Amino acid sequence: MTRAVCPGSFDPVTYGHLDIFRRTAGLFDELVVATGTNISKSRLFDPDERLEMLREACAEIPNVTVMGFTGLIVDFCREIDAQAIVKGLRGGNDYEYELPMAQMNAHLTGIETIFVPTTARLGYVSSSLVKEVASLGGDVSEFVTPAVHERLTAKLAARHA
Ligand code: COD
Repeated sequence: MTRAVCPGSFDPVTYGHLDIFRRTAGLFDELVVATGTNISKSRLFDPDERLEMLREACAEIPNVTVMGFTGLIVDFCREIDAQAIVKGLRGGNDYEYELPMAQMNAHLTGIETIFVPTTARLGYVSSSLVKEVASLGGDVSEFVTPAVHERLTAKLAARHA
């Protein structure tokens, strides 16, 4: 049984992430999408909200399981017996950011990281830009599912109330 983990903040999940999940799910028996905390980023949604949005968004991909994790990603991978970490790459900046993490994770436990290139039309989509555009009144409905869009609108409205 082959199992890979796609970790991220997913604050919130976008169609860019979902494209990577769909394409990766076809390569493994099981893909675990795992939401954790990136200590260098501020977040909009709390961990339970991010989990719920991910579960709704991934519901139609049959071999995807959604989980939360705390602590090191390598410890989580060991706990669930995953053989690989999968990361999406949008360009050189992602590569510069992801490469040291992949090397550190390989050093810590030997786990390999597999990089999957973004689909070109989604290469400029990020959770950060989606939040920024939405918070300034722009339309982000092309980049997130309707359920995520609804939550994002409600969250931003509550913040500005
Ligand atoms: N197309 C393709 N890929 C995309 C797109 C897109 N449009 N948008 C995002 N992605 C990719 C990103 O490149 C990334 O690989 C993944 O999707 C997740 O993105 P984010 O932004 O949701 O998640 P990050 O980068 O904030 O997540 C970082 C982690 C939480 C995974 C990381 O900080 C971590 O592993 N933390 C746990 C603690 C740990 O082990 N630290 C030591 C690491 S060496």
